[in-house]
Amino acid sequence: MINKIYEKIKEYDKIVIARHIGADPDALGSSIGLKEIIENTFKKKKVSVIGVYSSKFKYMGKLDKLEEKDIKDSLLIVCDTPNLERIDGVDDITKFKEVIKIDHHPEIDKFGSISWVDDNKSSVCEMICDLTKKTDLKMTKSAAEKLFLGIVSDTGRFMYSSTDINTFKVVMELLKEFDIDFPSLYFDLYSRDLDEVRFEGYIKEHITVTKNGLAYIKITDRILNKFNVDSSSSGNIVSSLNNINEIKAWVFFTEDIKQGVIKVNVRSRGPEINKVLEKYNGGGHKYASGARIKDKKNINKIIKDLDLVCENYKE
Ligand SMILES: [Mn+2]
Repeated sequence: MINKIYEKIKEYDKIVIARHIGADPDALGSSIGLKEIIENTFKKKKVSVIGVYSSKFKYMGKLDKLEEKDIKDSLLIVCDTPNLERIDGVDDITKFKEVIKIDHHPEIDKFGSISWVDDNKSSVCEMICDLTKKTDLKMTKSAAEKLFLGIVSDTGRFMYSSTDINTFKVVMELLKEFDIDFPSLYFDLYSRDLDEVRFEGYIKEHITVTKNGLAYIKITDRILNKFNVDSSSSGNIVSSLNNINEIKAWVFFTEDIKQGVIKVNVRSRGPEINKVLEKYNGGGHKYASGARIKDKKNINKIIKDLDLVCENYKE
């Protein structure tokens, strides 16, 4: 599989790399890191990495503007995205000559002439490290830093169960080969505004917990404005409710007026919650999923469904 991917990268002069909407450090690190690795290995290829830019992640590097001429006869590599609907910046994958999928989410849509999907992997960044290590692709320091951040972020600093010996091994090798200044990278990854910290305080104070161990909160646009944060802040905070005795799974419903949707962020420390979100056109990992819903009536349905999953869960 890995060699087939390498051969395709070698074959194409034009390569486009995409990842999921609502980018996170794994999505950005894997796509931008892979671009830098390919360019470092094959000096003449035109590699574009696409998707919506977010200033929050400016330290992860630049994105490219995609022009029609870059698409024609090109290879599309989709990182960290289980379904077609969630690919950022690509509405029709058939415009590309060939497609490769590299992902660690449980598979939703099968696509790509080559599909390397392994939901036991901690992160796609770890997979890109494996791909580079086992082929003639050449790592750069800048790519190593981005891949390191993606791994750290998707594993919750090596805390989640998807972390295994290979995860530590690839990180050890990145640190060994490149002199990575990780305290300063951690500052990029974890620094935040006081407004967001105060907003986190609000959430922790106001979240409702059911007797089955589901915690939920509805965050309106009015509340976001009060704390001077935007709807993406919820996604930054959601992991911080881990390791609370009374809470097995938790969900934030955040109004996003600009996009006309309600963002649903769900986490769990035991019950498998991704199937519930798939019912509402979302999805993700067993213990970390999300969705974007338009109909407010679905809020209470999702709460009910998740509460049932918690009720049926045996610790
Ligand atoms: Mn990921």
